[in-house]
Amino acid sequence: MFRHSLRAVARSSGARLSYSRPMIARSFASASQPPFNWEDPLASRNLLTEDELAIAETAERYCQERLLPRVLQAYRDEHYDPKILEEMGELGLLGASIDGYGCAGVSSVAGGLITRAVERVDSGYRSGMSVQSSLVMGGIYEFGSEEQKQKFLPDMARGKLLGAFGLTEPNHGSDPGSMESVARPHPTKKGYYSLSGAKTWITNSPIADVLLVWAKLQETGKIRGFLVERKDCPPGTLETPALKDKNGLRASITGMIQMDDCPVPEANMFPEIEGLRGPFSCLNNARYGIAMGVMGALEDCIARARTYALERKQFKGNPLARYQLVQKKLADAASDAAYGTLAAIQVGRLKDEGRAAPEMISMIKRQNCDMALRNSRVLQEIFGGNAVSDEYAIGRHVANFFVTQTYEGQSDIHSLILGRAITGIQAFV
Ligand code: TGC
Ligand code: FAD
Repeated sequence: MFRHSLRAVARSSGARLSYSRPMIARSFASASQPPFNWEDPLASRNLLTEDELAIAETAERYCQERLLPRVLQAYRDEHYDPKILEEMGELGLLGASIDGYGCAGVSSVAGGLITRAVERVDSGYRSGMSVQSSLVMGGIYEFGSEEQKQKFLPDMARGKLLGAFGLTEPNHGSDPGSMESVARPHPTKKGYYSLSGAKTWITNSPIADVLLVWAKLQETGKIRGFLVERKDCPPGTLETPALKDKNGLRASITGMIQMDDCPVPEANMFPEIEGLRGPFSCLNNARYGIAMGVMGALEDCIARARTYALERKQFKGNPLARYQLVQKKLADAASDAAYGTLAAIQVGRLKDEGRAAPEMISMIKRQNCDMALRNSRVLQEIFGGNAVSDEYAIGRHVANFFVTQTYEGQSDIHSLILGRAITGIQAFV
């Protein structure tokens, strides 16, 4: 049904979005040569199915028409409007690659095209969606009991129930295996666990209704996943204070999860999965979404820098775009965006065939986030002093890219994951 509604919205929308209008440069080769499209230099669209193109168009239209007009003020005010998730839910964009439970059941590539559309506007908006879709809904879908799936997924797909994913702790970020959060049998409530500990830098935590918290079961010392429902937590057992005054990702909301003997029914624990394979499996999906997502934000930087370079004139009335150093910056960024997009599509296809090794996802997460950060910083130079004004958006993307390079496994941690796979030698400790 949602799959159909994604298509229906796409078809009823009429004209193409301005972002995707092909801007074809005059070819300097013979007239028989295919033209070059700077917005899709390696023709990645050719690799997409009709359904995927329609889904991408639906998502791009929503993001450009509904999210883009809000982002500047939201970023200034460090404000996240939870209604955004409801709007996304109405379009079937949440948990889109999940089959059933009110979800659209689209391909991994289509899911990536949705994150790319959202992140083209702002990484913070993609973050709120990734946590809801990949980390929490994805976790429940993969590891939850049938009762847990029925209870949470349909409302989460509609954006009526909001989720957060608590893995990182104040003393354990890159090394979550050392976490201190603990679940003990509840001393007075039969059939309940008692959770204690703290999680930090948690996207959506202040607004979440259900928090997927990873904690060590005291009896076994093994990490387990718990679905903590805010409405059922007695006062003083669960606090989720916001972490304010961020200098990146300001259009998203981030906070802590503080648990003090918080009672959670045994029925809310994931039944079988134990150890880090649980949270890392959820992260495979989210890291894939980021790899495709940051390409959208980098493409936005390229489009804005190109427009600026064509309009801004210096030295005898020449547009900045006339100068070789400026052209090189655009060429570097467009090349990295095109390569990154192709790599993400390839890994998405392998993922759907069950042939994507987690290290492939580490590779595209690391490479695409690093390239987005590096290129956006260079493109920022094209704007000169105007880059300092938030109206030009480029500074916002640069600040966001620092975060995308850091969360879901900092870039150097992914280097170590790849280094381990290449050499067979573990270099974390
Ligand atoms: P290690 O020995 O490597 O693995 C432990 C167990 O986990 C399994 N595993 C995976 N399973 C599925 N997918 C993956 N990608 C997996 N990676 C590992 C592994 O097979 C093993 O299973 P088992 O059954 O044998 O126990 O564990 P380690 O402790 O040595 O970990 C090493 C390291 C550094 C790779 C890992 O700790 C790591 O990836 N650290 C990065 C931490 C991280 O990514 N945190 C993310 C927090 S969530 C977040 O940032 C959300 S932001 C969202 C937003 O706002 O968009
Ligand atoms: P540390 O682990 O202290 O690392 C600091 C630096 O040291 C990094 O550069 C790292 O690469 C390097 N380093 C660490 N160990 C090694 C080593 N062995 N060898 C070489 N270098 C090393 N987490 C969640 O669980 N859920 C969320 O929803 C979530 N959302 C977030 C939102 C935002 C805005 C931010 C900023 C973070 C979020 N995080 C979330 C946390 C994020 O995943 C962590 O910040 C990240 O995993 C890094 O952990 P850390 O900050 O503790 O850094």
